[in-house]
Amino acid sequence: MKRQNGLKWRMVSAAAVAIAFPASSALAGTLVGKTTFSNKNGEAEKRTVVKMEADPACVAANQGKKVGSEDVIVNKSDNTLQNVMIYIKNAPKGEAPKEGAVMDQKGCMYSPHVLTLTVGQTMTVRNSDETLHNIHGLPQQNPEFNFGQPRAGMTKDLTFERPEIFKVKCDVHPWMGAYIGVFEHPFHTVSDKEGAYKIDNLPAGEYEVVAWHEVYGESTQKVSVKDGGPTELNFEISVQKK
Ligand SMILES: [Cu+2]
Repeated sequence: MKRQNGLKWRMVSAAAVAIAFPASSALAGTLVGKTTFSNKNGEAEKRTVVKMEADPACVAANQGKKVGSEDVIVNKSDNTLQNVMIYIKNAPKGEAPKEGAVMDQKGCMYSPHVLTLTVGQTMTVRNSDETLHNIHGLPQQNPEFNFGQPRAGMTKDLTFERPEIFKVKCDVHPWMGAYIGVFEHPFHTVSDKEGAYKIDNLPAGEYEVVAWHEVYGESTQKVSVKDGGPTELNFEISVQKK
């Protein structure tokens, strides 16, 4: 009996591999790229030291280390820009990821500083600090939210039903701010520490892709995404003259 079962399992497994492999690589593409700050039109804002002495618990939470502002983070070596939201404007519909996202309040800063969500996806707001944070969301399309979390370890789950980009702030610590992007589809992300981004499982097609930055505004590019291997689309973000 044991041998038979083993044989049966191997056959099923081989069949599953044969079917699943071409399906996953042929039915969708991947969009990858970098977001770079362009110096053509001006200098990037410099990071500043966040002054959090007003709450000694915040200073203690960072063990006295200096914390840099996160609205503009340009990597010195290659001018790549962090914290840029990248999303498809005319995307096909897709299901919200089953895994939720976390918006942490840690060291009296929001982590992450920029977060993207799909409509209906859970965002867990967590306090990791031994001090009171009061998260205050300023959406226009979704209900406003405003609640305190006085102790470390407290969490609260939120979901959003309408797409928009909005700011959240802390009513206790005026330096704390973050941006949340809510989209009707799962084809969105944020550029990472290397200024790189990746959007997976994107069906082949013609798309408009938007890069959005809280200080430098947005830019849009068209791209033709093919099945299989990655399609590269880079963004040069500059100071927008008003
Ligand atoms: Cu706070």
